[in-house]
Amino acid sequence: MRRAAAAAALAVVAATAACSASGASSGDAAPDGPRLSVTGAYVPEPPLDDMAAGYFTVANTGSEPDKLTSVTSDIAGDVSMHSTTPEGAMKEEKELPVPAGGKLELRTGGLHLMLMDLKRKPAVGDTVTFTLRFATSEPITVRAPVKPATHRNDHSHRNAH
Ligand SMILES: [Cu+2]
Repeated sequence: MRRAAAAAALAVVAATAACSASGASSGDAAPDGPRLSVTGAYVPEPPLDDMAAGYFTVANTGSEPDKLTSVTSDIAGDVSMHSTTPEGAMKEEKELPVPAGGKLELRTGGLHLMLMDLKRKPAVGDTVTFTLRFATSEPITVRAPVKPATHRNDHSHRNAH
């Protein structure tokens, strides 16, 4: 009996593999979930000693959406996720969506990380570590180089917060 069951299970696996290999999608196949990768992480050298910004892109090539729920960093006691309103004000976000087949982009003038309670001031040439946590996917840790702040008004929180 056991052998028969195992053989039957194998047959199902083989059929499923053949199905996905041919590129056909079956209605009752389990969705493969989100499939995330993080690129382009960097920290602009901050003008102030007590806060810095962080940017990166999360791409999702999977079939399910996910959400970025929190970020931690080796250099900051507190990391929050912010959006920027059209008026230039900052708003804290509890989570940021990563659409299926799409991207979550943090960039100058838009969504960004805010690093506070800095343990050291990031300088050009340093590397900062970010650990990203998601609603569904496993955490992802990335190394972000510190780059020269090339934009005059790159990220001034002085008046916004
Ligand atoms: Cu901010």
